[in-house]
Amino acid sequence: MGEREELYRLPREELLSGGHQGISGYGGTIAVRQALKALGPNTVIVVPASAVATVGGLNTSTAWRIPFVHSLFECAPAMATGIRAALEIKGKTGVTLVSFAGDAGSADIGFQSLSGAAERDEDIIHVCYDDEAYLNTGGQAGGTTPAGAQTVNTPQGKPTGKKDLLSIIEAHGAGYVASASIAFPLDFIAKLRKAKERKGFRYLHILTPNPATWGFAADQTIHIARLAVDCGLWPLFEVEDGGRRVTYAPVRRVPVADYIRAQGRFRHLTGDQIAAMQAQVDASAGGGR
Ligand SMILES: Cc1ncc(C[n+]2csc(CCOP(=O)(O)OP(=O)(O)O)c2C)c(N)n1
Repeated sequence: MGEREELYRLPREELLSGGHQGISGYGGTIAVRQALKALGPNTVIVVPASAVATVGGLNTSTAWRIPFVHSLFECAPAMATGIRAALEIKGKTGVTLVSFAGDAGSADIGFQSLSGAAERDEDIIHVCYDDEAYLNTGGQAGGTTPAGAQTVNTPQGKPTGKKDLLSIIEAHGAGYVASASIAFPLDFIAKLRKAKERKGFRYLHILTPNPATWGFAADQTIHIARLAVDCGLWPLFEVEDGGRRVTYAPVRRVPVADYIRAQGRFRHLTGDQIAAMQAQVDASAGGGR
């Protein structure tokens, strides 16, 4: 089936309704919308303190059309695990349990909970949406912020590199692990559908650019997300039962400089620094994550 036909076959129903509070061009909201097309209405979503936790609205209003649970920052996978156990006791089957956390809620403060759930092979899907900063508290750098990126607390650029959470979860022996991009929705949706059909712990990590903290115009989000893949910095792959497979290989890689120069957070980098990044991408057979 062609890409266009596949797009037409996606459910029209929006499980995150219009009127939500996501800011213009925010990749996290786009990832939620795409994910819910794949997961469907029989899903419980657990979101820890994060930008996406605020998107649905405050107090008495909500844009979520599926059960939404707001967990503490550090424990979304543990809470999803508990809800799965409660559903089992009640004899409710066929419900997809998703913990949907930001990069800090996955790689930093949420890591112990995520690692425990992966190691115990809990029957949940964890999606890490990665905007490479602590957005909800103003855009501070965290473990997945890439080297050189300016943030409010790394004004001269982050001195250390991006934590490779995909490989860390892969090393836990999880049955299904995949990278994804909001610029490749069919790839993301196919991976989530595959994950949904499986049992045990499943992990997806999607790159979700954010205009304000990355420094680009709000209508460029998908373009930036695509450049990250096409320059080789964010390869798309999946790991099923230990076997790694590339799911999209750019016909021709674009220069890393195209991606870097399109973002204000890297504006201070020199040509030599960007050339070093290019050399790193070129040297890594898997695409330079
Ligand atoms: C224990 C604890 N520490 C700090 C906070 C404050 N806090 C709320 S959200 C957040 C950052 C979340 O970052 P991330 O998980 O990357 O999601 P994003 O906001 O970027 O979407 C922080 C530090 C908190 N709620 N709880």
